[in-house]
Amino acid sequence: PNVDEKRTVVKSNYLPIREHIRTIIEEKKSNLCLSADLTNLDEIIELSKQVGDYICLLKIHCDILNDFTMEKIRQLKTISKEKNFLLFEDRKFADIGNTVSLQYTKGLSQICEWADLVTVHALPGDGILKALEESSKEVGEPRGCFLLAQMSSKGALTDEKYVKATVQYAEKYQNFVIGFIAQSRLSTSSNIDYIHCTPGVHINSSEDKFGQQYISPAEAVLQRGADVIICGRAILESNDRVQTAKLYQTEGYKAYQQKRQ
Ligand code: UP6
Repeated sequence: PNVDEKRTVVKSNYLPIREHIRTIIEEKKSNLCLSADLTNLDEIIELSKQVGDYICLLKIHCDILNDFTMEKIRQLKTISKEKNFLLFEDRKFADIGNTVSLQYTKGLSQICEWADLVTVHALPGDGILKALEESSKEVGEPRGCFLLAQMSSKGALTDEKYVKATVQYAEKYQNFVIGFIAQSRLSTSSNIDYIHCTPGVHINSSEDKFGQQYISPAEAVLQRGADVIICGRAILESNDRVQTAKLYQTEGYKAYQQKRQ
């Protein structure tokens, strides 16, 4: 194809990722994103086999892994395809465009090669989105990002003005920005169904010692307007990770259905 045709093909690839997540949520009856904040990739791989059926997204922080290799991450990617969840690297990019594009595609982890989704801060301005979107076109698969609009932690500087500007960047890069990390439903000027993901979800705890603030799955979805709930230690530190994942799946999806009725 000529260059323009190629561009159109690649561009249209981005739109389905938003719909893809909605489809996974409906098909698997799960709007649960497991935040697998473990330092061992082998352990994450094993866990993903056990809970893969109950989640729509698996989120990791690849820079905390002691045993990261591309071979292992490809293994995780294969499981994500078999079990039908998307792989989500919570990189929280926050630098100038040139640097983030290097962080996204190079180094030991080559994030762009395997991460369906990444997180991005709007703080540096929209050059960060231009750079990441451009880099993402080098791979043959759909890629997208969530913009961090509001954080769950106490004292976060993400005030109303910041959120508004973040939403405007999302609208400008609406093919690449598939949604937000947020604590409330954001009002947008388009009718795009942005996926809202809410971290800081725990049934038995209201905070941790470093300012993390928790709400329940029902509160996240019904009161804050989340589509996807992000749960880490609620599941990881429980006595039975599989049963607890199932519990958060059930609680999250019940609320999701209620909200969309
Ligand atoms: N996360 C938040 N709050 C945000 C954005 N991201 O907690 O505003 C991420 C953390 C962690 C996960 O980096 O990976 O979500 C929450 O983990 P937890 O459920 O164990 O608190």
